[in-house]
Amino acid sequence: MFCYQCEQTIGGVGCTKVGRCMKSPEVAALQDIQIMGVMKLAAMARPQYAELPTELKDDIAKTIIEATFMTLTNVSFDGARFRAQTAHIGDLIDQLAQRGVASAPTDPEVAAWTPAADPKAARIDLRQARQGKTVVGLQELIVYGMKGVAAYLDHAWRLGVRRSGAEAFAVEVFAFLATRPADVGALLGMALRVGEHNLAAMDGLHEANTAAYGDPTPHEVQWAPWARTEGKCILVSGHDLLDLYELLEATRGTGVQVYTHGEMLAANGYPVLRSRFPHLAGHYGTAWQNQVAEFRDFPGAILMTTNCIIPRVGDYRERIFTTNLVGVDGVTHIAESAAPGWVGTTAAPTAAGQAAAAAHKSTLTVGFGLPTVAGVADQILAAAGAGRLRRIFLVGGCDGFEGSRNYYTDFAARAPRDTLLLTLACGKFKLNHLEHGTIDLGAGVVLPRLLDLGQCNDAHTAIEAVKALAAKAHCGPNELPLSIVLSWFEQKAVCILLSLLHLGLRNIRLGPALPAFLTPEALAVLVEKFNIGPIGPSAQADLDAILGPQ
Ligand code: FS2
Ligand code: SF4
Repeated sequence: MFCYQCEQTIGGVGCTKVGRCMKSPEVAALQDIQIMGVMKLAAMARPQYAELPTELKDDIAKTIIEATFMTLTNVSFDGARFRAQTAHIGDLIDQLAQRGVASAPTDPEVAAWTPAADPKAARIDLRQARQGKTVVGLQELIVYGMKGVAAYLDHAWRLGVRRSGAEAFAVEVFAFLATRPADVGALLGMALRVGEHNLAAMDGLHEANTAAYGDPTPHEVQWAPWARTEGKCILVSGHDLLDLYELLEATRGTGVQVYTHGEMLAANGYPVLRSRFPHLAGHYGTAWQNQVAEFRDFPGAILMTTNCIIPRVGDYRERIFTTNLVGVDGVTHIAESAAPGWVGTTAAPTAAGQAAAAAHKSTLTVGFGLPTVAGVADQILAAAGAGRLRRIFLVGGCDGFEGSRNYYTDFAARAPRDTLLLTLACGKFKLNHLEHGTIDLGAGVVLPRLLDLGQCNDAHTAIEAVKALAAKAHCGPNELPLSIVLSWFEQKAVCILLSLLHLGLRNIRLGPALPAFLTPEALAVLVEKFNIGPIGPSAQADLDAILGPQ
């Protein structure tokens, strides 16, 4: 195997024997086979896509989206489900071949692809540097960005909202990749188009979530309240709000309390979920990378709705369930999250769980949705103009394991009191246990200094807020008193970065390491154009550099 799609890749180079995420060589090969199948399917579909019968067109779009999302880090470790998905890709290719339309040109290796490829024998290595390392790095940038886009399209589609332009682009971009493009300018242009279409995908998800559950509003969430309440409990982790909704419906009136974990924290900001389901009782635990200890100490059943699952489930295999695209060999997968059978595995709080819960402060404030944040744009700009607000930091992001990620805790703790901290994604758990106080913007507007915008899936809110500020200030986003200092871990972070670059944002600081798949040559292209830089070893030094002499 050779996988270097996420930040934790071994040695900062690549996982070759087994994934640091515990992905096996067989599953790694199955994922490579699947992505190559997606390229062949897209190349076959591209010339006739617009004219295809709706049912077939939808099947192709859905299959490309799901097959791509499944290969995102920490979504699926289940070989059987990759085989089934790859077989379906083969079926669709056969249907297109029967229609007799010539496919778009492809690389011979893609053209020779069949779903029967043996992962043990397969020498499918999408990362072999056949055309020069810069080219391969940029090809990978596009593939990984599309994994993130696919995640957003999938979540929105489940709620009945689609973005046909982004779906057609998915066909276009994988057909493009099937040609093994080697022109650096064309690859960079396509990478920025991934960022552009990601904006549409995120917009679709925002529309889907807010139409179903209302615009998030600020709300103080009980953190680990099950230590202080009676009753059985279920924990829901991952990102998919529909899965949570269905579980809340299924447990209504049963006396079971439902708690969010990880990125699902943001669900507590949605007024429809709060008002309709009083048994949405609060949040337990922190970010995905702490799940093994946190799930072990949680007494009830655990539902994993999307990434990021760690397949080290030995201590709670009988209590954890996967749904939708998530999969781990030997873990019960439920086709419908509302299936009642597993609700019986809930349990009352244990002493160990109570001790773990007591380690946290008691509340977290979430729900700073777009209307709330954009609604104070005038006051933010006025405060910045009057010197009451020195800078806005978009800080946090997509978080992993390394101790060096304490940089973000340090950064937030040291940021001066006349700065505002916007955070989102699982990186928020590096900051949200600290007391940040409030900031007085004037005109009677006092905000918490830390505004949690939501999940990685809510990067749309951050982007729209920046656009709203720039529009009101009649300037470009780079002229705002704004600095973006983000951690990255997996492929949603890649597509969000591409969206920020598509919008022309410069001087983004990224860390703790820059992507291994971007060779120095490929990175140089991005540095030259956008002045992307790594975070430094010292948060204080970076703050000093950003804020200038005090
Ligand atoms: Fe965390 Fe990153 Fe789990 Fe999000 S690892 S922010 O894109 O998917 O979360
Ligand atoms: Fe390694 Fe990340 Fe790939 Fe897992 S997803 S095999 S940790 S690079």
